[in-house]
Amino acid sequence: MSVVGFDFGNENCIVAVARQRGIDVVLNDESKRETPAIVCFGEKQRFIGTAGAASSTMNPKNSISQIKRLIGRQFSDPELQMDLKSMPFSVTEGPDGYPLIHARYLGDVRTFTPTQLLGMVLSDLKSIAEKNLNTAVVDCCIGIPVYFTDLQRRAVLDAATIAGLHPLHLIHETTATALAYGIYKTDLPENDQINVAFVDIGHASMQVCIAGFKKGQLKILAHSFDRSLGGRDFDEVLFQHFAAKFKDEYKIDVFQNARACIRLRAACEKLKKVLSANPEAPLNIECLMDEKDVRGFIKREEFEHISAPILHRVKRPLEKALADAGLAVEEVHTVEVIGSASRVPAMLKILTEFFGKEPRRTMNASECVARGCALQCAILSPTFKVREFQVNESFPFPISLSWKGSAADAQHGGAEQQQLVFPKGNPIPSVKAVTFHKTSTFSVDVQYSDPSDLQVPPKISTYTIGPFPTVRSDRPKLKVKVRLNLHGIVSVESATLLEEEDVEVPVSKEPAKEDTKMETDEAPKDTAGPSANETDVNMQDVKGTANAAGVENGVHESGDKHMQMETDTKVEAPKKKVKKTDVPVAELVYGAMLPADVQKAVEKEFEMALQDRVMEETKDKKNAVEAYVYDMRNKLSDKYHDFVTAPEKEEFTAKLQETEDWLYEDGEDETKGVYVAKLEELKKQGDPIEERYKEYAERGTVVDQLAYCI
Ligand code: ATP
Ligand code: MG
Ligand code: K
Repeated sequence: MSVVGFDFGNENCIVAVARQRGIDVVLNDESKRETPAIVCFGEKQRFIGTAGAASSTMNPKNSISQIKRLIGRQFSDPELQMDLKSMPFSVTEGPDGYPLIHARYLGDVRTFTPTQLLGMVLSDLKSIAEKNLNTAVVDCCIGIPVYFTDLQRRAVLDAATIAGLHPLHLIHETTATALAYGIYKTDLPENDQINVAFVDIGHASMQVCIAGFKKGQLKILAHSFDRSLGGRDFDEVLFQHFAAKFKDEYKIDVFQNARACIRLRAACEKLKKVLSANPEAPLNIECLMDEKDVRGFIKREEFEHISAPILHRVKRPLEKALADAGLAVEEVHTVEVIGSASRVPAMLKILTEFFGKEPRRTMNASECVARGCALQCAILSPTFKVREFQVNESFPFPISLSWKGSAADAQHGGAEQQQLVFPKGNPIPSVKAVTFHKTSTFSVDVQYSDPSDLQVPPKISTYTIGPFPTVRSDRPKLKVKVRLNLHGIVSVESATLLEEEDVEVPVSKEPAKEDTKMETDEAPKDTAGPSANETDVNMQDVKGTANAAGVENGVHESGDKHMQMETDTKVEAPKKKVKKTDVPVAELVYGAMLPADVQKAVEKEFEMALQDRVMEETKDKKNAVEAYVYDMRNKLSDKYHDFVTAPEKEEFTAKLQETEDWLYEDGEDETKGVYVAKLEELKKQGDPIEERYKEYAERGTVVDQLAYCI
């Protein structure tokens, strides 16, 4: 079993693996620790990661980046619309309302979904891990931003499936960081709690998390974020600044020229990095546009001045995190900054001012997420023994169930009923049971209770529960289990009809009417309130509430306790027997891929990966022919000189020259098989010469040895 952690960033990805001696960040093919999240489509193959970044300036329209911004978002999403303005590739709205990316690939313009693209990035990361571990990688942990919606989380899982990965745990990036921070700490107090704030400023977003540490455990106290505040925003500010300046000074409008835009943006990013270490920095670009070279210059002060609107927004998530954690600023013991954009000095100034202490950088700012993910994977893996350390995660969004009121409520138009199931800060994972008094098919929606935080449509999914079996008792309960899983994805897991039956007189009552539920709903008084739970022993564990329509809800804290409650129910009412019948549950998740479509995407990815491999092998074979030509030509006039006759050498040299010419002309773009045949053809002539030389050389050593023996 592989133990691997992936941090897929909007800009950079990191792969960490667990080895017996600890967690290592592994190098990619280009010996880099960071791998760009880019897929570049070519005429013959794709280039992903570092290779993709290398091709991207040549081929910007077909180089897809910022995939993390695109995934699991509707095309109409205002943030996505903002992002699209600076993306050099074409994105349109698909028939389902989600974005489709257009790129020229294998001679045609094709469309891809963001999920497919993330699948490509993950499969590149997977192969980096595999090359380092020398084994197949399937099980892994993947870091995700805390603000990822239910749909975005599902999209990451689908992308992982497309890449042939099986995530054991999608873990919040800041929580992974907190884990990497706490697990090696040997001085954590037994009883007191040390509160640490983690602030991650990445490429496109900012996340804050406050965690309380004790010996052997961490508890997430609060998460907060700004989804659109990251390093790229500083680039944009500089870009706008210099674009305006150059329009003035050089009379060029970079907005009219896509390539000039890309080059100026890249230069501004470099400039920003220089300003992190220097009080001022120059900007020079040769031949930016209209054959004009441009020169610019900016001081850090001015950079900070023009960045004020961005810097201004940093405080809000910090305040929110403190408020949600219920902490005064003095109660935050340590502040750790991570994410590469935190290197902007003005950021540190704001953090220092806010917390009243200087933030620390004891974590490796770019690698800690991947390390935390690998650690989490190791904890979950049976093959690794990891120091006992418990992570108590907290879910950032309140989630409700909602359903149409029953017929009893008809005069109010079957009003919408809502029940909060997972409040903000609910532990992850968690299972809760909601009890309904319904006996015919109905549907419930899972939705965000407070969608304003996310700016997405509130509805996540709809579950249709039914058909029901014939109901025999007069007050049946339907227990609906709702799960918030380890990835932070919510689903209705099962529905069970509970009917109390008299043991002595089994089922001899009049047959239940179709609208039993109506009667139940109509008579809420005796089922409402705590009395509704009279058959439950663990009253303290059951938060029984009744809403206006008289629907009773027993909400339970955790899966295990819930299971226990069912057992207890039987113990408490010895005269009654509870008959349980499973009621079918059908799921519809808005915007999610259907399993059949995931399967199709898996096959497509397989085909594209095969094409990439064939092209890589073709390149290798072509290189082998070229290398043979050069090598043999050198040896013919050197090592092999005495082992060829003059006409033989002349003929072979001509043949080599002919091959070299062919490689640059007709043979430039041949199939793998042609290069293999070509090499064999050459070897037919070259091998006998090589043989003769080898025979001589070996004889030579034998002679030497003999001489030595004598
Ligand atoms: P995200 O976490 O938002 O998905 P990511 O993990 O890819 O993105 P990071 O690698 O943490 O992002 O940060 C990338 C950003 O950091 C880029 O905007 C980059 O320009 C910026 N950055 C890198 N080095 C420096 C530096 N020395 N000074 C200022 N900014 C920097
Ligand atoms: Mg990041
Ligand atoms: K383990």
